[in-house]
Amino acid sequence: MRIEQAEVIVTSPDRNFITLKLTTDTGITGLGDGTLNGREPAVVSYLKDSVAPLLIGRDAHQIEDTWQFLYRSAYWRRGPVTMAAISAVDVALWDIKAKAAGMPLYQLLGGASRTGILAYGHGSGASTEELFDSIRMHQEMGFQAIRVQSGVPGLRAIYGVTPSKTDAGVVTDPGSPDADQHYEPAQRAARPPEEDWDTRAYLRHLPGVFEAVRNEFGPDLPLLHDGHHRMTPIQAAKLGKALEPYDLFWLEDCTPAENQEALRLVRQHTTTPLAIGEVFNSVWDYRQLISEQLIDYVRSSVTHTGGISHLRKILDFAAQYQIKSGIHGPTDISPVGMAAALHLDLAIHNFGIQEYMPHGQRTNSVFQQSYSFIEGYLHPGERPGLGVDLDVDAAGRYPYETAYLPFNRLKDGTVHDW
Ligand code: GCO
Ligand code: MG
Repeated sequence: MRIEQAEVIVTSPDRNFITLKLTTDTGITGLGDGTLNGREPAVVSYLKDSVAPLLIGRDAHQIEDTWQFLYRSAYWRRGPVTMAAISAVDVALWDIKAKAAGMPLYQLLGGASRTGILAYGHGSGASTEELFDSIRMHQEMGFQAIRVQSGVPGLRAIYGVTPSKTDAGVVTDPGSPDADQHYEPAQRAARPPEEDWDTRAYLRHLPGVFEAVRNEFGPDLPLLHDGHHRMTPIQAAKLGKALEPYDLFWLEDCTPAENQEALRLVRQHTTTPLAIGEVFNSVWDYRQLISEQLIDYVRSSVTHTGGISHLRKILDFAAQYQIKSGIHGPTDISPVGMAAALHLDLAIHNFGIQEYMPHGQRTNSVFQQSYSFIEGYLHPGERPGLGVDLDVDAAGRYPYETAYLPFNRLKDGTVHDW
């Protein structure tokens, strides 16, 4: 079975998505997600100019060989652009192989290890009242685990917090039916939006928020929190310790994790479980974190980590150290990337939890999915392959729009991690 065509489809229904569609000489097609939020054109060019021409004529069944060829023959390795492009190819080939086998993809990964995939949703609020409403809304949607992100007094806009309906100057996409339900960090604008940040104010405020949430929602509900790389190691250690009474499922990205050693210090001071890795793109980024058991959950997405083939290797390595999966699943992972994650989640033994932000109606009109979300659990469905189709005509109705993620400045003007 030879690859005959490789098309890169860019569409922007509720946000930008990059999809690779491979067509074989048997007529079987496969889809892969290469979306890199805020830097989409770089992946499009990498795929169109450097990768697609090399795929034509290759045996579609040789997934591992194609992966190694793309990784090693480029000479320049790793990096988010390269690894997102390789991921798109890898996932499209797994989709094709599973369709050729007439099986849902998870069967080729070893079959189901569980009946459903526990998902967590994004609860957030500028105030405690709005946060409680948001948690309740997610519970009504079925979520049985909730990430908690809160406003901080004195700061305008904060990562992970849906802006108050009363906030002025907040650009949301008025066309999106879900605009006020979901936090969407990338903004369609010519320049990255600027946000403000103050770590001391955040550290003072957050433990009280978790205390209030535990008092209101009880001890059972798994609660998560994302620090989005903003703390120094000692600040992260302090936060982890302060949050211990509230029994977090995990504290995510507490430090900028390029510095793997930083987690040693955090670990020495707290038993709050640590999750990291959404900005990583290869097993090398995890080497020390996993072998020294400095983390509890791997946060990589299939989309940014070289696809199913490479993320599987990271997760198998992690399994030897009792470290579990927590695959990245915000809305900037397309339904194709999400479906790939679900097949992997269902098959691996060391599954932890799956992040899930439902896509908007326009996105779902472009990508028809077989996955389901029932009473807090996701399932990839039983259709052969990934179980996702892309309606090319619908995709064409939503052309690419420049969008940027925000960045942070401290009070004195210093740029800070966002
Ligand atoms: C998460 C992430 C996202 C990122 C986003 C950037 O935990 O889901 O932190 O919200 O900010 O993927 O594009
Ligand atoms: Mg995160």
